[in-house]
Amino acid sequence: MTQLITLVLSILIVGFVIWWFFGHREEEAVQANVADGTQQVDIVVDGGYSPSTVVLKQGQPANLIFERKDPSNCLEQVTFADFGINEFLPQKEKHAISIDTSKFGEYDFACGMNMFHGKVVVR
Ligand SMILES: [Cu+2]
Repeated sequence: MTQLITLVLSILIVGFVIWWFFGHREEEAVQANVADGTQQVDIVVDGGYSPSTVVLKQGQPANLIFERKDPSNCLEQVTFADFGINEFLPQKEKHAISIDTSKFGEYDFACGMNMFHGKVVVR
């Protein structure tokens, strides 16, 4: 009986982990709004990045406005390896990070521990 419970529990846990990492991974790409010639996208940081994929137009200045609602220190830092950006996101505040859109490409960003990911597409 104990073995059966252990088995069922392990299956549930493995299933949950698989769902957590791969399940809710639909791409929701969001196009930037343009105000005064600057592209702007609000990104809510709460158990991940929402939206996690942002589309920017090449050659136009762009700001990503991060708002961290998540209290965990996991998401308190955001890094854009391609741009050498590594910034602290104050909780419950909007924090703008300007993105270099001079080159086409896909640029990943992640939390300080590289657990949560997002992507900026410059096209
Ligand atoms: Cu993390």
